[in-house]
Amino acid sequence: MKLSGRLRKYLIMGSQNCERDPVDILKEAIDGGITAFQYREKGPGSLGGEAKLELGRKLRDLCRKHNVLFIVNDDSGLVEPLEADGIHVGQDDVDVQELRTLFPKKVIGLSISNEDELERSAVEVVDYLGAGPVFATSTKVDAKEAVGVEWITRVKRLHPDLPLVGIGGITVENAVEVIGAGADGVSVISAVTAASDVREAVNGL
Ligand code: TZP
Ligand code: MG
Repeated sequence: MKLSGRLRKYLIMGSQNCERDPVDILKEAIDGGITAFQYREKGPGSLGGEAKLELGRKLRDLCRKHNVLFIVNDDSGLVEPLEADGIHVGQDDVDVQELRTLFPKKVIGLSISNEDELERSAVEVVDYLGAGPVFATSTKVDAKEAVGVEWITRVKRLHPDLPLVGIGGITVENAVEVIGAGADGVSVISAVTAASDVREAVNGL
């Protein structure tokens, strides 16, 4: 399947987002039909060191078994130990050109929140873009201002051939707007991790 298709339902999660076992949540999300997963162990309450690797390996194994793309967040030092399919970075993380040199064949994703960031980023070396926060979110404490679905349409118009996912505040209710605005997929944390029925939530995205 093309990368754009594999990004259609993209769950992002770390143990800090989970009120119960992340392994169970991922199992249910896979069952519900996620196509990609990003291991984002970050912020208050997150794991470090060996515990972070250990959970990462469990989540990766599940993704592998079910042909779900496994991406790590930020930390290029996790790509090899976790044998990740790729890495997603933001504007303040390691430079994407450097990442491309380090990982010629991995999937590289980059977050873009505004026109300025888009202009100064080496989008030609990345495989997909994450645009947002589309809607207001309280999941990421330092999230930038919500940019609306117009930003999705704008990025898609400028880079029609680059797979694009929306991020930030996306729910079962508003995912349709994000796809309608031109995104190839939706990436979500709380819409799935905090859902009372994870399978149903994924199904509704
Ligand atoms: N980057 C921009 S917003 C965000 C990240 C990681 C958090 C998205 O979480 P939620 O719960 O889907 O709004
Ligand atoms: Mg980052």
